[in-house]
Amino acid sequence: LPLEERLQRRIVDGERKGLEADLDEALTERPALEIVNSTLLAGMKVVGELFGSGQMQLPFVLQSAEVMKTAVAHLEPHMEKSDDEGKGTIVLATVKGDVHDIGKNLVDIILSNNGYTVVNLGIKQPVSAILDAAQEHRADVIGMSGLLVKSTVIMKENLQELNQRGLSAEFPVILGGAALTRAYVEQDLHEIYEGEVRYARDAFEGLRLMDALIA
Ligand code: B1M
Repeated sequence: LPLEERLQRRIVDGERKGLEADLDEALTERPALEIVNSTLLAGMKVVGELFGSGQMQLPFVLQSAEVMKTAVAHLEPHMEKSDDEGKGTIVLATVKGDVHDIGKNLVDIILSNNGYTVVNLGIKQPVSAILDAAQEHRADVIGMSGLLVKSTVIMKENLQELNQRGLSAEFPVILGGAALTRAYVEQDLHEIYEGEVRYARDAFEGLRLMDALIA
C-alpha cells in the first residue's frame, strides 16, 4: 500500500507495529500537522463510521484510539512552535460523563505550540472542577470538549452554572467536539450564556478564537 493509505489502515486496524517507521517516512514528505489532519484524522473518521454502523466493536475502537494517540505523540516534537509565550491561559476539559480526549489533546498541542498556557484537566470533569481551576489559574478562557450528544446538554448546564455563579463576564467559553453544531452553540447557547460563547470546529479554529478573544 502507498504510505498514506498504510498509515490510515494502521489507525483503522489499530496496528501499532511499524507505525513509527511509517510516520518517520511521512515526515520526510509532509509537515507533522498535515499528517495528523489529512491522514490520521481521516482514519479516525473511518473508525467512527464503522463503529456507528455496527461493523466495529468497542475494544477495537479503543485500539484505534491508542494508535492515534501514539502517532500524535510521535509527531508532536516535529510540530512547528512559535516563539510567543504567555499569550494567555485556557483551562481545558472534557465534560462530565465523557471520556473522549483525542480532540481535546490536539487542541492542547496546537494552543501550547502557539504561545498559550493550557491547563488540561483531562476527561469527565464536573463543572465545579472546571470553574475552580479557571479561578485558581486566572484563566482567560474556558474550553470544553465533548463528543457525546449528552455532552452538549452538559455544556449548556455548565454555562448556566457560570451564569448563576456570576462568572460569565469573566470567562469567555470555547466549545468543541463532534456532537456540537455551530448553530447550537452560536444560536441556542449564545442566547442562554451571559458571556461570550464560541464554537470551534477544529483545533485551528480554537486557536483563531483564542487569538480573537484575548486580543
Ligand atoms: Co466513542 N463515540 N464512545 N469512543 N467515539 C463517538 C463519539 C460516536 C460518535 C461513535 C459513533 O457512534 N459513530 C458515539 C457518540 C454517539 C452519540 O453520542 N450520539 C460514541 C459512543 C456511543 C461511545 C460510547 C458510549 C460507546 C459505548 O460505551 N457503548 C463510549 C462513551 C464513553 C463515555 O464517554 N462515557 C465511547 C467510547 C470510546 C472509546 C473509549 C473507545 C474511544 C475514545 C478514546 C479516547 O478519546 N481516549 C472512542 C472513539 C475513538 C470514538 C470515535 C470513533 C472517534 C473520536 C475521535 O477521537 N475523533 C467517535 C466517532 C466520531 O467522532 N465521529 C466516537 C478524532 C478527534 C480528533 O476528533 O474529538 O471530534 P474530535 O476533535 C476534533 C473537533 O471536534 C475539535 O477539534 C478536533 C480536531 O481538530 N474539537 C475541539 C474537539 N474538542 C474541542 C475543543 C475545543 C476546540 C475544538 O475547544 C475547547
